Amino acid sequence: MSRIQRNFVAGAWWEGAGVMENRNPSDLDDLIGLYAIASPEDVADACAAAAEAQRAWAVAGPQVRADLLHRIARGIAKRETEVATMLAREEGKILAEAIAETRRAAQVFRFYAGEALRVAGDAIASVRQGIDIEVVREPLGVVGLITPWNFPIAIPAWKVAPALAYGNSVVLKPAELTPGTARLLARIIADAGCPVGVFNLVMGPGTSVGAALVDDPHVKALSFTGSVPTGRRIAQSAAAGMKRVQLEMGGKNPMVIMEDADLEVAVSASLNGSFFSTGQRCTASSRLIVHASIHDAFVDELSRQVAALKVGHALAPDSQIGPVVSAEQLASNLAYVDLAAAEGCEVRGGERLALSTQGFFQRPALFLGARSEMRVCQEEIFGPCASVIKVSDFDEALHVANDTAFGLSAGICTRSLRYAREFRRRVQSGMVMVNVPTAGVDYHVPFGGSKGSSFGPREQGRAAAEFYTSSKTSYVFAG
Ligand code: UN1
Repeated sequence: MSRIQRNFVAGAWWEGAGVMENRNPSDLDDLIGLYAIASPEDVADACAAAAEAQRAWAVAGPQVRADLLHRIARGIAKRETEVATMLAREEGKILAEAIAETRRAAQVFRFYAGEALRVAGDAIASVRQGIDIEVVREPLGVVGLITPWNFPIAIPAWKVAPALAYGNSVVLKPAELTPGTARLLARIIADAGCPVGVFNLVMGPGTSVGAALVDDPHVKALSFTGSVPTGRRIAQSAAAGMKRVQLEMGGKNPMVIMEDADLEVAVSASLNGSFFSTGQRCTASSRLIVHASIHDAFVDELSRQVAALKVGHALAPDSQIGPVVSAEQLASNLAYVDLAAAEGCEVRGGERLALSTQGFFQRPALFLGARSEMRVCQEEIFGPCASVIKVSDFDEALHVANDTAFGLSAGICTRSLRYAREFRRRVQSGMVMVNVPTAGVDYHVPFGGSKGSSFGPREQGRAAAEFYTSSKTSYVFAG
């Protein structure tokens, strides 16, 4: 326990300038470990090492890059139980979800191992006689990756894998609350034989470590997933340094339940979308927009199933909902529960639970009788809380769905092709779900939102090449 888990810089494990505790939100008596906080000099050294290493990595060739990514995928798969247990222990996701997330991370590395072999360009005829044009993709250089606590292995994977596949080197700054999973990933990447300096891990607070990474002159691009205020600050600093930036921020995702929905499908999609992973997903359904004619039947059945959810220790096999991640997040969630009542909602659930271990347990909450203009329907809560807004027809449902500053994921439950088609065309979001939860996405297709949710090119799938490469156009005259 006394061993301090270290940062990974220039191919070696570094002590750092301070230490932070990592505690289990299911059981505060469980000290997971002590993690080294990188100093600003460590960050500078990591970025310099990454810049140096990137020159060789850029020309290493697709087979070398594909092979490394495959070895990382195999490393994750081999250590699946260890990674998933760490994830559940430090983040509070139940073990089944943690295992699924760990598998997804391995799949992401496998997908980009394939993509490394398919980096393609264009050959285009010139408008001038005798000239050939070729457009190729080139790596950017050093990319800084700043990842959140809520998907501590999947999000690092879907940023690190394309960064490496396309020939960049990486400095990863994981969330302060979940350094353990990221440190295991660093260990796996090191064991996979990643060339020195191509991947670096710097742990610690955003205010010091994150800021040093964002401002480092070696860093050519920044990919961030997290809160809107932090995203805005990063965008401003990135603009000052002329860096490319990709931001994935909040959501206030609507799930529309139309009168012709299959009730079972609608309840199950809402239960999953709103409450699984303790509602701590930027794709969570936090606004259930329900047609008046199905409203009461839907609310009765959903309330019954929400009340039956087993909240408990993330590692207990019968738990369905783990704890909230931290004391601050729990306090914020509870304040929103009070606010919902103050704004006039009928609140079902939402109270703090005292269980046999000391943890941040909260009963999932439904805010009934909500109206779109309420703060609980406008602000991202990021906890197990969903508002239910009653509407009288499709147009009103669509209007309410779009009545938000965010636009990440939007869902509709219906058996009507017409509703589904209209919704897909007119909803303002980067992802649309028909009869499936707003959260829980595939790993090989674009991910991202519109409006205040996202900024910059899409993540994941082949779309990631837009962010992680730059194009070069050559004109050749053979003479
Ligand atoms: C998912 O819903 O499967 O932070 C992924 C988040 C998102 C990822 C959601 N960036 O919740």
